[in-house]
Amino acid sequence: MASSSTTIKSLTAREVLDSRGQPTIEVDLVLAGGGCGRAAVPSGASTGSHEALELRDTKDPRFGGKGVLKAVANVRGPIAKALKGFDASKQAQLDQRLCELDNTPNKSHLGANAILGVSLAAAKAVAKSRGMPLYRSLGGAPARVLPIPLMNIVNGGAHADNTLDIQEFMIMPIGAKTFSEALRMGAEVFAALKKLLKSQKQTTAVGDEGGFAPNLSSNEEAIKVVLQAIEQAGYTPGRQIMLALDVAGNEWVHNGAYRLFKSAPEKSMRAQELISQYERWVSQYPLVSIEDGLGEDDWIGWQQLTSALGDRVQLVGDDLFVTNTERLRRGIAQRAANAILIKVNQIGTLTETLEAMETAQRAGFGTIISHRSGETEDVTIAHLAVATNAGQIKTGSLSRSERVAKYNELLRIEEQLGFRAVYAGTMWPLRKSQAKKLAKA
Ligand code: 2PG
Ligand code: MG
Repeated sequence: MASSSTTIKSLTAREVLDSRGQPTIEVDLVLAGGGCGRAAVPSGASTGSHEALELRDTKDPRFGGKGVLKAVANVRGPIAKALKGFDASKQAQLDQRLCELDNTPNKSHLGANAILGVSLAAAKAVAKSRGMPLYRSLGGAPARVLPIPLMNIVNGGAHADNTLDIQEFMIMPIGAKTFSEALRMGAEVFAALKKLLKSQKQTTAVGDEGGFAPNLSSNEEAIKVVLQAIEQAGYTPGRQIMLALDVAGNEWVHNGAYRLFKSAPEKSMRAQELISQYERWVSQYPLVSIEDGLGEDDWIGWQQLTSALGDRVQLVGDDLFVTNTERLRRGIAQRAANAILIKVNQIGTLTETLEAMETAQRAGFGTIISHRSGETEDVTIAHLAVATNAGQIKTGSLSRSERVAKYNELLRIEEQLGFRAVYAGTMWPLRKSQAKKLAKA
């Protein structure tokens, strides 16, 4: 193979810790021309069963069976051997090579964590060798939309030890002119919420994604408290700041029905009851986005939910789609959901991630680039959001450095883009209008 500056010279991996103190894999990749890329892989808690496999050393007592030494060995051994001399600038071919080497439908042989680490490290090394930031290297000149942040300021569900069944209560500062202004608005609401919770003698300890984890009397109470905090910060809910939820409804599935698994586990509910509740909330509150309102395999329920609310709000498939283009295509064809959450480690390569994004954007689906509840200081998703003009990013609250790191990187990107930067909030409501606005600009 002819050697160029983007030929892979060396590849290694190590075990590092994520934000929950659990091990995860970090990959270093060096190119012949000196460019190097480092990527650390995130990890979920409320994972969908259709996600690609995260390889862990389940039989080894180290870290309670959560070690990733096998995945590390796979990078240092078979993957490094297969990729040495490969041109990393051919990302699609490189990712295909990784998939072939794994040769399973869910990356269970080498581990999606091992594969993703290599895939992302390669993209970052190539960007370095081009002397470009990653968003530019991936997205070229059109990459200039700063995403609306969906900021998770109240944590519940599987992400916190409190009474709330809904996993994420988020705010979307759509009324800002720039990303940095949106970030400030979010931080001001977060501070107001802390004061408010303190005055109610609630705990201000935070959950896995940096949002407060109070023991409120109901899920709806959490919505009301967030609305109050928005007002106390000096903003008008429904005008400058909207609400979004991640129900993580898959965690509610039990014996073919749904239940409030923390607050009322004995009471079972049908999909229709949940849909009616969402309809009531949408008419009562400035709620514009509901993620995983139902379970990952409840396609009929999702169709009903979409026909009931799809023309009014964003219905986001996370565990439903798991960033998998095949599942997304089914959702598009069956009119189940109208937006997708994009998580690189659900599918395991950058190429497949971009393919899911493209399929969604072509179908007019909303796209949200997302972190996992277990994160590191790696800021790749901030770049991906801009590279793909995704329009939205979900990367936690306004505390915990692994969350704030992504926001801070977006500040730097906005500054770098200068007058070319467009904040997606100014294009609200998104989807069709986003495409139109960008085409005109
Ligand atoms: C989600 C994610 C991220 P986890 O459900 O959307 O917020 O959580 O990484 O635990 O799957
Ligand atoms: Mg989710």
